[in-house]
Amino acid sequence: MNERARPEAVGTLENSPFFMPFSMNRQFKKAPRLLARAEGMYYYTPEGRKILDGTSGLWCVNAGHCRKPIVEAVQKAVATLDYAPPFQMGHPAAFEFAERLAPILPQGVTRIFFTNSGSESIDTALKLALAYHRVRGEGQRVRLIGREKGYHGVNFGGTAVGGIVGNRKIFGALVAGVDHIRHTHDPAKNAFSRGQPKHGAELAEDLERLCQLHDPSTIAAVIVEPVACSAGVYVPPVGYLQKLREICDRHGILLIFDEVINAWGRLGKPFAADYFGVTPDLITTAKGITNGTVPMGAVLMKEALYQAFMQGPENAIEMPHGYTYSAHPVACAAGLGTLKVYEDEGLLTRVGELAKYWEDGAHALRDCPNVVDIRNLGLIAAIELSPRAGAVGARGMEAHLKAFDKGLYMRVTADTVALAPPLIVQKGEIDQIFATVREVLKGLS
Ligand code: PXG
Ligand code: PLP
Repeated sequence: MNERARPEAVGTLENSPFFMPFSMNRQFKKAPRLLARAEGMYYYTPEGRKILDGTSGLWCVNAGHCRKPIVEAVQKAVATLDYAPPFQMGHPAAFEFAERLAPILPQGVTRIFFTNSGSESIDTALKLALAYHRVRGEGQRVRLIGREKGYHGVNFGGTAVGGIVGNRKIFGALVAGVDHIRHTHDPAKNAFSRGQPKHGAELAEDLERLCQLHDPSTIAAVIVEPVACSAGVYVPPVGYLQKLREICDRHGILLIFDEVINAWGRLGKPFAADYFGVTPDLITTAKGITNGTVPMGAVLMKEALYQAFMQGPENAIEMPHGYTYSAHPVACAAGLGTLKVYEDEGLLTRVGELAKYWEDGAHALRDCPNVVDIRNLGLIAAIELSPRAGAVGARGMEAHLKAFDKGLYMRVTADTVALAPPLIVQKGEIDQIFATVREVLKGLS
């Protein structure tokens, strides 16, 4: 036995061999916050404490927890076909899931490449963009453009186009040929905007600046989150995404929307592309595609992209890319079960009728101490707190811990509280979320 891996303090997690992702390992292991089971809107701790889920797990459990049709579909699938190789072989659920998804995709988006996470979706989409230009004889388009404050997962491509400094700086030079356009956050003009901010559409022109710097013929694709969630919820200014689309069209650049969080009803439409009325060439997604039950992601693309790869000889592999677990049978079953719940309960459009109530609840917190901005769209809200002098993130972390003590789970990024409950949330639970946040904010130093 490996002595070093044995916990020194039996019965605690201190010195546990589990290296936790994106976590303060040492702090957590001294005072763990564990979740033992979940149902509907709630988590339950091992001691049986009930915790209202204010951020849908990590923005993924859109239909609520442990929904029966999903659980049963997964149980049946895993007992029937545990695994099937996805290369040069297939299984019915993969084709059925793609067939069932196709009708709800944005107009003109027709083909689906399955992955196992958001991060894999981003790296897949970036590779598809480069390969698309190459097979069409535009192999000089090698540059990839992201945006400041963007989060595109943690693989190499996604880290490179990502724009959160803390997620990039310790990983070296990442991928060559990447540049970033400016973020759209302008609190001086837009603080406390309800929904889309009015000012800042012209920030899309920053893409034109990069086109002139690098020459547009060298740029393969631009990737943005329509609403940037991870970095602290930044809602696109009115007209901004339309302008980005225009500039991409002018220069033959592919536009990728990263909808890992934005899709699956979060904004009151199946996709953010539907909500904003802007159709990108590729969409990356994950999370809500299986309600978080089984890892899965997907890259959705316009017909022209798929067709560009279907021009060579039929005895050639059109896309030398894929994962051992692409279109995993258990994930496809989870996806089919999820889609059934979304459709039976109208969840992909339910937020339309809740959004105003949600917005009013969020903005009512404006009078709480330390609140410097509130941002919202669909069933997403961010409450930004001023940082403590010399201790960015400390106030936010304290809010997270206090909320958990009071029975609310909510994500915090630095000093910004991010709320995005499951789409089955009732008005009473919305009241409960904001009442708890109010109590927490009042009790913070
Ligand atoms: N793109 C976007 C826009 C995301 O939000 C990813 C890619 C990566 O997906 P995977 O499945 O590889 O994690 C995400 C994931 C947070 C938080 O608290 C958000 C994510 C992940 C972890 C934490 O904001 N989003
Ligand atoms: N590394 C090795 C040695 C492998 O054999 C494979 C897959 O066969 C991978 C990495 C990629 O793993 P995955 O397909 O699960 O992403």
